[in-house]
Amino acid sequence: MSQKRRLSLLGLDGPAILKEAKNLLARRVEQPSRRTFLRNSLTLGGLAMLSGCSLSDDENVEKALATVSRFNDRVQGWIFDPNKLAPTYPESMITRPFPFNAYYGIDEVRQVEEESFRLEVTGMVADKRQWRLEELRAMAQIDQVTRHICVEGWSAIGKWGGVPFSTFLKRVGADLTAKYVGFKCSDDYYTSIDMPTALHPQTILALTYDGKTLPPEYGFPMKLRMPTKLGYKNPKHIRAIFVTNTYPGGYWEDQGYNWFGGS
Ligand SMILES: Nc1nc2c(c(=O)[nH]1)N[C@H]1C(S)=C(S)[C@@H](COP(=O)(O)O)O[C@H]1N2
Ligand SMILES: [Mo]
Repeated sequence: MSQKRRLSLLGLDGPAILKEAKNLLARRVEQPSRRTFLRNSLTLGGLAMLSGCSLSDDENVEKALATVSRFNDRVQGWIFDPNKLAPTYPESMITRPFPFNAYYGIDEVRQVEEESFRLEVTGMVADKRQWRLEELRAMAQIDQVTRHICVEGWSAIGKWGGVPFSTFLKRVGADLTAKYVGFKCSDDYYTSIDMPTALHPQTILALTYDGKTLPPEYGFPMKLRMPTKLGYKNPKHIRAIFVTNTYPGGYWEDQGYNWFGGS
């Protein structure tokens, strides 16, 4: 059964709730028209009941939406199947050119220098040693052709290669019972994921794109590639990885995007 179907059996249309939440945030400065609010998902009364918030003003509505979104995180976490694989595609289906996206334009892409680069690894890990890129390249690599889905309304098929992230986490002695893995990037981006997704066999610490060193626009020196999650959960230009039980949030997640962000 698909996640969408399971959510709808629970009486929740997750994507519609999030879309409305996004619209609501975007409209906040204007006078929001609440008539269309949650038309496709929940009534205001239903939202109030679910969240236990009284929906008297925008602030409370947003609080309620955040509560429902966190509830969705839990539901998505419960139904996430760690053994279920995302589809893979033949190389002939790779989208060329592959789209670039970031919270800034392509002319502002961060240029990270390889020689001085060190990956930081902190938090609930036994080995907090920093990593050079060549040390990561020396580990066994895999690659896969998968579909990247962006909530802005596009998707594209690409080929990423690198170290299976579960291998990396075990290698640094990460506490695999911890709740979250967080990422800090060389731009101001940051995000975090649940441990089951971090350990998923298709989650890779990607060092290459289409068989070549990951180019700056796609996140040099490394990105976390997860075909089981939406585009904004896949951090580019990773400079630090930390394992924690404290909810770290994320760049878009802190602005109302759903944290689990499964695709
Ligand atoms: N560091 C960083 N990572 C990021 C972003 C960003 O702005 N900065 N944008 C995210 C979003 S919303 C998308 S859709 C993908 C785009 O990846 P691409 O440029 O390889 O298509 O990167 C994600 N990771
Ligand atoms: Mo995105």
